[in-house]
Amino acid sequence: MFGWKKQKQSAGTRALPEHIAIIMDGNGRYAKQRNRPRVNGHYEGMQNVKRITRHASDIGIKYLTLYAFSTENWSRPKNEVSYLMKLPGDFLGAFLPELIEKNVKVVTIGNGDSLPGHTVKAVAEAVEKTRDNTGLTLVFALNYGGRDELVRGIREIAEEVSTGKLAIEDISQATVDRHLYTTHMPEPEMMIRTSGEYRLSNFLLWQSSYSELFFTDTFWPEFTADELDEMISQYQKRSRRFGGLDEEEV
Ligand code: V07
Repeated sequence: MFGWKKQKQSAGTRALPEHIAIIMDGNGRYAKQRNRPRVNGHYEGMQNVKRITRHASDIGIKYLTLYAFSTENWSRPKNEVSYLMKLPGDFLGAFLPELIEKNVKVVTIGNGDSLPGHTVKAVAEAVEKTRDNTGLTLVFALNYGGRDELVRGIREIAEEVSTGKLAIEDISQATVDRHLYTTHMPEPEMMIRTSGEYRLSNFLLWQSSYSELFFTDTFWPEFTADELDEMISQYQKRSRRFGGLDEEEV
C-alpha cells in the first residue's frame, strides 16, 4: 500500500505528483444506466470520494482537489441542487473522524456566500477541526468557477490599484496568483476527468496551464484506486515539457 513512498525515482521518470485535481463526472449517467434516480448517482459518487481520498492519503499525495459543485450547477432542477447541498454534511457526518485520524486537512475553494447555511456550517466545522493537520489537503471546489475566481481576483487587484496600494506596472503573474482561491497551493500536476468528456468546464483555468490531462470513460462512482494508480504511473512516464527543452535536456 505504501509502495509509492518507497519507490526510488529512476532516470526518465517523475516523482509522485503533489497535487491531483479531479472533475468527478458521470454520476447521473451511472444512475441512469441502472434505472435509479440521479441523486443515487450523486450518493454513490460521494461514497467514492471517501475511497479515493483514503487512497490519495495512503500513497502520500499532498493535495487532492475535487470539483464538487460548479457555479453552473445552480441551473440543475431544484430538488437535485438541494440534494447536492446536503452531501457535504452527510459526507462529513460519516467521514470527519476518519479524516481527523488520518491527519487530512479539509479546505474549500469557491464562493461560499450563496451556499445554504447548513452546508456552510458543516464545512466550516470540518475546516476548523482539521486546520492544524499536516497530511493530505483535501480541497473541495464548492460553488467554484474558474472565470468567477479570476473576476474576483481582478476586482481585488483593481481595488489595490485604485487605492494606491499597487502600481499597474507591478501587476505580475504572482499578483494574480495571490488573488486566487488557491494561493499558497502548488498547481495541479495532474488533471483527471471521468466519464468520457474532454473539457475543463471552468475548473482551475489559471492553475491548469501546465497540468497533464487524463481522461477515462469510467463513471466517477466506479473510478477505482487502481485506475488512479495507473494514471499516476502514466504521468510519471510522460516527458516533461514546459514549452521549451525537455526536462532531461536542461
Ligand atoms: C458531492 C459527490 C461526488 C460526485 C460529484 C457531485 C456530487 C463530497 C462533497 C463534499 C463537499 C464539501 C465537503 C465535504 C464533502 C460533495 C457536493 C457534491 C456538493 F466539505 N461529495 N460531494 N459536495 N458529490
